[in-house]
Amino acid sequence: MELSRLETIVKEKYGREMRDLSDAEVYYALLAFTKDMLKDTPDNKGSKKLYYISAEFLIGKLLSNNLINLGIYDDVAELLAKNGKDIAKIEEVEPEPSLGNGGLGRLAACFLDSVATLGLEGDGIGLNYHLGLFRQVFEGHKQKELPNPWIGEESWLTDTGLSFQVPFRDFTLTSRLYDMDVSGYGNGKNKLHLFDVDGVDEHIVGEGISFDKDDIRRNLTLFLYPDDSDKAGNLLRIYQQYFMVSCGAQLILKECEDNGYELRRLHEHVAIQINDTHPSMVIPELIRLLVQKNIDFNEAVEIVQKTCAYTNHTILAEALETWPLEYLEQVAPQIVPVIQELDLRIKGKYADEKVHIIDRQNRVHMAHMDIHYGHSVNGVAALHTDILKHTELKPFYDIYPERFNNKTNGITFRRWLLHCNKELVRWISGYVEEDFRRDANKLEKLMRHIESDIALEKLLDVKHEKKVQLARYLEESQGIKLNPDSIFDIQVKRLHEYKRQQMNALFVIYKYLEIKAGKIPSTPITVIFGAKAAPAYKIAKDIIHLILCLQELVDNDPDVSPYLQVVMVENYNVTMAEHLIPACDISEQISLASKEASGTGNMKFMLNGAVTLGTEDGANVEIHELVGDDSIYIFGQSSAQVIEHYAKGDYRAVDYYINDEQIRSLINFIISPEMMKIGDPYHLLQIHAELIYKDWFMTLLDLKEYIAARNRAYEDYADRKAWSRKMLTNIAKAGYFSTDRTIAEYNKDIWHLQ
Ligand code: BZD
Repeated sequence: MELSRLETIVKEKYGREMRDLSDAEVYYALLAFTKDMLKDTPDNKGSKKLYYISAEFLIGKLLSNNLINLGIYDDVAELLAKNGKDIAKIEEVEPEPSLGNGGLGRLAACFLDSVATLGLEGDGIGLNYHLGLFRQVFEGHKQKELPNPWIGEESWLTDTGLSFQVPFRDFTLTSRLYDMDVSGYGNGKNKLHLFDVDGVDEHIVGEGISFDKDDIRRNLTLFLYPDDSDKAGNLLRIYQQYFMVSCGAQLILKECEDNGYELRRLHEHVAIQINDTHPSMVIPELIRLLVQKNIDFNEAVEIVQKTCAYTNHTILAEALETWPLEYLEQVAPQIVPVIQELDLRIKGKYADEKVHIIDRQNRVHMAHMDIHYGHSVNGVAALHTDILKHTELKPFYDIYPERFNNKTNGITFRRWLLHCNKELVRWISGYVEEDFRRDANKLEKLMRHIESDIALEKLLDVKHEKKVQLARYLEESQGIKLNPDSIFDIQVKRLHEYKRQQMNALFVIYKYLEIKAGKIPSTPITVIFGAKAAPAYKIAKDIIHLILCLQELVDNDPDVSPYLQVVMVENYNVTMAEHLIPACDISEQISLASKEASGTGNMKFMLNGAVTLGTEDGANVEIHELVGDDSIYIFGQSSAQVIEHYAKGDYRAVDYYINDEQIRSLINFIISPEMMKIGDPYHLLQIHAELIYKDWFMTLLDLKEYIAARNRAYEDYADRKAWSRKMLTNIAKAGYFSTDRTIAEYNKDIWHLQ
């Protein structure tokens, strides 16, 4: 069978037997072999094709994922084992590209997997960032950013030889297209197209991730989302976006023409999904290119409108992009008249300035352009879409009610179950005869075993085994020792005030003080954090500092450390998530209600048998509905209440600080002598003041309820049988959150691919 090809590759490449190779050599042989296998996998084909344009594809490592999708993982693992090689060790050799920030980028990667798995023809379009986001290291209890190079001599990329000219105001760049094959689980393949420029030069990077932001020819695809706190950073971001969409649009039109399709019928053959506003310029760019091809402007607008659809991922005002028109002029003046004309048409129709594309300050509201000149707008969870319709984007919903639709996010079960938790898969297989690998809803059948002592005990064994494995992994990779018999309470996600890692940190202080006072928890507790902060986001970095100081404080306190441990893992990424999530007992989803559009980590944890401790926010609402009150811990004010606080402006953190002694003591602990000794007083004082005087995301609003709910969860954990029922319920109800379901819905309602 195919595996003989692997042996041939090993011989040809190294002239030695597999057992004599290093892990790295085996990895590169497997890479070549897998790419070969993918080459022989048929392309998905249809009469209409999806292009998912996104500035981010947080794909993670690809070897295992591809082997699983090709259906040869077990055979390969066995062959390696016969040669004295451990596939888990081989996987470690693969560098992880950091081509995304967080949820949005990871969602795009899960989507590609499901599009291919459903046999739909659909490619991703993005950029080939050489150094990714950044690699996070901790120094002096602070985050430091380093480049994260991932493209070696041999990688998953294939140089296609295809290139396009991208005209900027001051120069023209020639792009180069690199492709990655995207395998479907037991199905054909699609492509991820990553555009690049030859001139990009990694040598211009200086200290950390600093580089000359003006040197576009050499920096264009160096980093994802470079620091945009100044004008040069903003311009670079616009250069990246325009480069991505211009290449994308040219590729789409080329493929259409190559297929012999009439460009006038573009929408019959192409669906473009705009992932957040980062690719929004594809709308004016496509119109411009169609006009260049002698299509009348009005008709071009209509064609593009029928082709493009937009997904919104946030209601945070600061993340809804608006670019100064003047910046667009500086970068790509040719699309400015198009945008102006699109805006004029809207201004002629609607007096309400809230729906205009170009505002009085001459800023271009990218989302507004998407909504007016696309045919669909979707939110990413039921609550989020409701908030868009009735609050954030209400004026648009009033105009175009038929364009708004919800697509609750999902996750690919290939990576987040089959790959990361083989022990759980084995357990499920013992109780579910149906093919849950292909139809995630079949997991529901597990509910039949909710009273089975033996099933529940085995489930607890699986969890324990994953905790032991995580402990081993963290000890080997980061020198961190964990107690697998403690409760693993985990919060991993980008660092942002609205996600309220600071509230979790205040709980840690609370628990620390309680233990100091002699109140020992019935089960020891391990609190794990993982998060990168945007390099220019000062408060987020202060929160990391706070957590790292707490980690040291607790570690060095013999009164407390047997019962409580705080760990912040370095460089949280997809690979780390694959180790952490299966080992988790309590999943922290504690955002301020209304602020987390959906969350997808919440779904990964649930699928792996963790119990959610969360607010009624994003997809937590849907998780709550599915598992019922007994298998989730919900606390805090509702999104409606929070939205009202913002409207009235009646939340004042300082009132909580003054009026509540407990809250005051927890906050003051941040600047206690013991903390000041460990940390940097400037940063501790900053975060202390922030929590009292600003606290824009209302940490203190829910703090008391949070402490109560979390304590309740810890007490319940001690009843192992009752707890394991909650675990089982979560796994059984997770099927809804497969991206196979999400993608089927996008296709039915928006794309209409065959
Ligand atoms: O998108 C996230 C939301 O915060 C999550 O609630 C949601 O689950 C996911 C997927 O829909 N948004 C992001 O991850 N956004 C970004 O990373 C981002 C990046 C650049 C600029 C603005 C936002």
